[in-house]
Amino acid sequence: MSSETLFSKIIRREIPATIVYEDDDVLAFKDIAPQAPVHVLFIPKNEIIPTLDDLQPSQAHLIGKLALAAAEYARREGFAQDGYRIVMNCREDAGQTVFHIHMHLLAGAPLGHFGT
Ligand code: DGP
Repeated sequence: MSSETLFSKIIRREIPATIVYEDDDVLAFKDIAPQAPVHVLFIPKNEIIPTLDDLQPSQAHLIGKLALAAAEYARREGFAQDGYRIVMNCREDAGQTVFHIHMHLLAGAPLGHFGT
């Protein structure tokens, strides 16, 4: 399943974003409405998957690539030892607003626990 999203425009540099990491498969950029001192979104560049629930077994490696890119970024930026949080929101009850699968990286301060 593939459809145009706001993040597709960021991938194509049609709308501005602060890009902090890129490789062949992954693009990462600062969230426009940060929820922590560090808030970066990691997205697959070459496939649009609307939600985690749409992920196919053949695409499972993409989630690993997002996670590895986030971990590499955390080490590079020097906060890996202090810690960080990875979040993926799936659909409305989780607050998903952009239907192009993405991994949030939150860091830079002690993070509260969360839930309802
Ligand atoms: P989610 O709620 O999981 O779908 O997260 C989507 C995130 O995308 C949300 O934290 C805000 C961010 N976002 C929305 N529009 C833009 C944009 O135009 N630029 C950037 N950098 N981030 C955006």
